[in-house]
Amino acid sequence: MIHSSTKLITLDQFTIHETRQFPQATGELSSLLRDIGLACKLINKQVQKAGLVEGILGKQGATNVQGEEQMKLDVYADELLINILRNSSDCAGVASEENDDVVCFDDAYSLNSKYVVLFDPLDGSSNIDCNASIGTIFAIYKRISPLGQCCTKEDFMQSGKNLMAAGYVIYGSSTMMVYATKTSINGFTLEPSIGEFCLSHPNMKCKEAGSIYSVNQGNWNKYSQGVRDFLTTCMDKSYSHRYIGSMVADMHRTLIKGGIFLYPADSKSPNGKLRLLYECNPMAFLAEAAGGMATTGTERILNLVPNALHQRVPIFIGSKDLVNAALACLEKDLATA
Ligand code: P6P
Repeated sequence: MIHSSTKLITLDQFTIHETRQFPQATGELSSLLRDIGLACKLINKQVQKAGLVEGILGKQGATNVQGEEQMKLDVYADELLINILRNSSDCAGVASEENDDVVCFDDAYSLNSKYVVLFDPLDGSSNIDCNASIGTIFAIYKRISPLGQCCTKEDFMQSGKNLMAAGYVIYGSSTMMVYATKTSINGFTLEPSIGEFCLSHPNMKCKEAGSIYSVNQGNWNKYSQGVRDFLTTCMDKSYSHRYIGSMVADMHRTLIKGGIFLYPADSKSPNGKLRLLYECNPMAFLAEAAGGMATTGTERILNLVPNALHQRVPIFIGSKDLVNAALACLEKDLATA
């Protein structure tokens, strides 16, 4: 266990302590997490004063590859993350919700960097103007292409089970980073007086049994019978329905309080809405690290082999008992179809 005279354990102290546990570790992942943390502290600064700064709120007047209206803060967050990671000592390239294709860094140093990073720079950004919590989601892979050359698209198109680390920063009533490696999931709360993320939620666990379900019930008429049967079960059991419409916020509550978050396929969106590589995979990695589950309804999310950079998949994620209950309803519907 890490020891600290100040009781506060910063993200850097924690990641360096983790690195020291593995003699072969080089500290590059710690350095990458520090860079992501820096970018998110700068994003947080803008998000926290969004309503006050002329020109930072509102639409960018452009659309991203998803065809979604880009908010000015989306573009700010995206460009900031790309620039900080370009100057990182450990990132060979990035892929982002806001960019059509991967961005491979071609400077001599980056050609020899070991990791690539995918991110949704500001998930839930449509909630910025109503002050609901939003967040940055990130996923880190070790590149599979040889060092000494530009990273390739294949470095990003890996199955989620290959993730080295993944996490999110939630810009809410407090600003928190939650990240997982293959060995643990921990939460760090930003202490503004020192500008450091400090360990606040060690060894996070997703409750096995949950009683909160999180879904956009407005899509009821477009859902399959199996999804409707599951939601009816939740209502019959008087479970609480909570839906913020920001995946990071809905997932953070699910990790802290238990429950299930679902964005199923529907008659309008046959693959659901959320993106596999930089939303569903990182959240599935976190959920499983916390003892939860994450499935498309037919397959474990982390087993999927991506077929496109911005591929969408259905997702049922959270407490094991609720995800299994949803699967039972889906399977029953398939059996009777
Ligand atoms: P809907 C935000 O736009 C987002 O990508 C996720 O953060 C969120 O979970 C989902 O879309 C909300 O979608 O269709 O319910 O508004």
